[in-house]
Amino acid sequence: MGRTLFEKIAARELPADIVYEDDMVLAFRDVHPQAPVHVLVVPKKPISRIADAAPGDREILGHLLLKAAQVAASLGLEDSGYRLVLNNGRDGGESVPHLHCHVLGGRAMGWPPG
Ligand code: DGP
Repeated sequence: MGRTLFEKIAARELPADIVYEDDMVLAFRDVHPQAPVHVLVVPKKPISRIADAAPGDREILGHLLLKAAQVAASLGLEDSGYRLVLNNGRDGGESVPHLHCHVLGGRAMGWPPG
């Protein structure tokens, strides 16, 4: 199978506005922002979606969430708050089959989501 869109971004084969990177995750601004701050935090390992994560991915998943919170704080969202979202499968609204955590902030989020 070919590499995912987000693997190509991590390899700098496609452009993106990268805000954080380490050996396990990459964070970059969403190309279709749904809030004043909208960043995707993705594991470098191409796990398709949270439903396909394995017990061996525990460290990556924990790191992903910790880094999502760190990225949110680094972008000034710590006091105002923010939302983290994982879309899984058709009804979840998943469109890119490479796990990613949306970090959304800079405005008040509605509930329930549409
Ligand atoms: P989801 O629907 O949860 O699978 O979210 C996928 C997100 O990925 C969506 O908000 C738009 C974003 N996206 C899609 N293609 C690109 C791209 O090429 N670059 C960037 N930065 N974001 C992308």
